[in-house]
Amino acid sequence: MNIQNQTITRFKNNPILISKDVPYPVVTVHNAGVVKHNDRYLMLFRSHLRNGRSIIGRADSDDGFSFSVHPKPFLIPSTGTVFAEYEAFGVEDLRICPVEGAYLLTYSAYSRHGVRIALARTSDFEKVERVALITQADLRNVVIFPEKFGGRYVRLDRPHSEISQWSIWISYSPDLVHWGDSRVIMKPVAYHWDEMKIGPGAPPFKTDKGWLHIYHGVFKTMSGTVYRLGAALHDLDDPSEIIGVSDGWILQPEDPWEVNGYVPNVVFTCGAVPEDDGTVKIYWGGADTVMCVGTAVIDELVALCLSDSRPPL
Ligand code: BMA
Repeated sequence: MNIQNQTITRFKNNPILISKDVPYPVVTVHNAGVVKHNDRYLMLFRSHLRNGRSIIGRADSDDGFSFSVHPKPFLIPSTGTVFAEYEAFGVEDLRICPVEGAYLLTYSAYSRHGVRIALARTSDFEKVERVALITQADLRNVVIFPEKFGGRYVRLDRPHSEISQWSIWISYSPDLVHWGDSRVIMKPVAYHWDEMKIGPGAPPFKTDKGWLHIYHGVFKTMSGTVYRLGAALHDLDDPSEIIGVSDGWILQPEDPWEVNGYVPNVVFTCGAVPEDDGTVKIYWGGADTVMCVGTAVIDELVALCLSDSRPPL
C-alpha cells in the first residue's frame, strides 16, 4: 500500500540485509552509511548486540542491492584511547562522507556522558583512523559536505535542546577538529509530518540546482512516534541557505519490516548514492531492524523541494 504518489520506488526484494546475514551474533542490521567506492558499493551498518549496545559492520556489493557481509565487525567501541570513555555504550548510525579523495566517517558515540559525534577517516575501508571527538553531548546525526566552502569544511548537525525542537544546524571548521560559527538553518514545522524533530540523514550530494539533503522527520502520535524521510535543497555556493524543502514526506513506514520491529514505524537514512543515470539509491533502516533500499529520480526530488516548498525555519 502506498498512500501518496510514489517518490521512492522500493526495491522488490527488500529487506536487503537482515541479522541472519551477519556471520557474528547481532540482533539488528540498520541505519547504514553507503558509498560507491571503486565501482563497488560499501555499506557500514549498525547492529544491536544482545546487550542492547551497537557496533558497526561492513557489507559489499557489486550492484547496490545484493550485499555480502564481512566476517568481522568494522568498528567497535574503542579501548585504551581517549575515545574509549565516550564510546563505552556503543557506536551508532555511521555516515560515510566522501571528502578530498578519502572518506570521513561520522558516528554517534554513546557513553554515560551522553551522545556525541566521533570522526574517523579511511581511504580503503580496511584501515580506519579515529581523528577526533567533534561535538559535545548531546548532539548526533552529523553529515559533512563533500566540498569545502571558503576554505572551510561544513557540516549539518543536530544539537538537542529542551527549549527548542530538535532542529538542523550548520557548523564550520578549518581543520575538521575545531567547529564553530554554528547556527540553526531548519526547524520542524508545527502540525506537520516532521513537527516533533528533524535531523540530518544522508550526506548531501550535488545536483544542478543545489545540494540535495535527505533528512528524517518525526511525528508523535497517540501510539508512539513515526520516523519518515524528507528532502531539502541547499544553495550550491552557500549551503547555509536552504532554497526549498519538500512539504510532504518522500518515504514513510509501509512495508511490514518498517512498521514492526525493534522500534516500530521507523524509516531512517544514513546514506544515499547518486548515480550517473540521474537516479539516486536511498538506503534506510526499517524499524531499527533491517536494511532496505529504494530508487528515486534526482530531478523529481529537486522539483518537490522547489515547487512544493515549506519554510525551512
Ligand atoms: C533516533 C536514533 C536512530 C533510530 C531512531 C528510531 O533517535 O536513535 O538511531 O533509528 O531514533 O528509533
